[in-house]
Amino acid sequence: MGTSDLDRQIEQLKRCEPLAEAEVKALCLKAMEILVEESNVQRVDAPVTICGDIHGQFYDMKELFKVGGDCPKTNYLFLGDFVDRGFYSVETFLLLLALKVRYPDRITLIRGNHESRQITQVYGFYDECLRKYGSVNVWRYCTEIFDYLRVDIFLNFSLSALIENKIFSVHGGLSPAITTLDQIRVIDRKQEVPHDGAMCDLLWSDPEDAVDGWGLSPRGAGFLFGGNVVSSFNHSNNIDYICRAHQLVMEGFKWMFNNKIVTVWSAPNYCYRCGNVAAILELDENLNKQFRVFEAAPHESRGVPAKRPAPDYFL
Ligand SMILES: [Mn+2]
Repeated sequence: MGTSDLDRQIEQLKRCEPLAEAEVKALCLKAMEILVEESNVQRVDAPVTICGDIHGQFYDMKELFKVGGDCPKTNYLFLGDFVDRGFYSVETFLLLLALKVRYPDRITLIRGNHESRQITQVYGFYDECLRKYGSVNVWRYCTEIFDYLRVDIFLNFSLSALIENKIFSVHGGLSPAITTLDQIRVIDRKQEVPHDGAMCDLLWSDPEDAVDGWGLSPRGAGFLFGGNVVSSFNHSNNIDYICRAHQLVMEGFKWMFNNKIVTVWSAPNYCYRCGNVAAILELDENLNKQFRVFEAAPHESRGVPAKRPAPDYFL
């Protein structure tokens, strides 16, 4: 697959037109070669712009790129949850994957709890693949070791990133099983997200003001963790703060625990009904912070009437 093919596919995906199944397979194979080489704590250089959950809200992600600049002019780190909930998981995910293959050093994608075989069967990506392709092959390329080609994109995503050794980035949060970054580095990540343990917690946990130490999570996976846990983790690992996603924040971003952890949420008007704004966090080469807040794309730019459950051009 040459650069010109890729550039054409990126342009097609930017118009929200999915790729043919054979193209998806080739793209996934290429992406795998890149992702498999990445560390569980992937090193990222500044400047970089950090983005939280997208959840298949393709036209809102286009707003994100309008505000943040196009890749590769802007370097990006996406904190997972690319798929499910929104109407365009296929196009959203494939565009990010195509950008990764085209500009591997300019965009980092780490795994969220929705990049999972089980979760995507419940929350939309599986059904969307079936509706748009008439088969679940595309979903299979993402979620399982599929035939002898061993395509399984989700299982190859890194679990976290470390920006300039100072900002630890992860989808969910911390784990009682982890005190050092080296403990993350040795996790065997090439598996479905487990129901408990370190890998599960990184993708599922949430910070919580009312908790001292660790608490049970209402999500049924991961933990709630308090400010003392964050202070101690940041100190032990010599990091300034943690940047994570995973929780809807009405204002787009939220600092907690004396600026030791920040939540960045990048799906405006989440599920097309929550009424929230979204944010991305721009870090310059000196790690100076600038939050950019943005709203959902106007309905008339979405190509489908607001109340339709799904686009009908494939039916
Ligand atoms: Mn999540």
